[in-house]
Amino acid sequence: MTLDEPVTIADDKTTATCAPSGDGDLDVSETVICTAVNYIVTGGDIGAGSVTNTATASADGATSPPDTVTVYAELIFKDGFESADPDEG
Ligand SMILES: [Ca+2]
Ligand SMILES: [Ca+2]
Repeated sequence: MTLDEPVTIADDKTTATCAPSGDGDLDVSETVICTAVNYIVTGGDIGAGSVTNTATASADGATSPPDTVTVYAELIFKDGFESADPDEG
C-alpha cells in the first residue's frame, strides 16, 4: 500500500513542510523529512508556565493521530530555548 504525496502537516503553533520522497508516494517503511519554522516562546507562554504543541500529518486522505509535546518554562530557560522577554514587549 502507498499513500499519494504530498505529506502535509497541521500544527497549532507553526508551519511545517515535508520534502517529497522523490517518486510521488509514501511507500511502506519509507520516511519523509518535515521541517517546521521555529516557534518563538511568548511572554504569555512563560506566564502560563508551559507551551504545548500539537501536530498531525496527512497524506492521500489519511491523517495521523495527533502528536503532542509540552515544554515547561523551567525547561525552556534551562535548555536555552529562545524566549520573548515580557518586559521588553
Ligand atoms: Ca516514495
Ligand atoms: Ca513508490
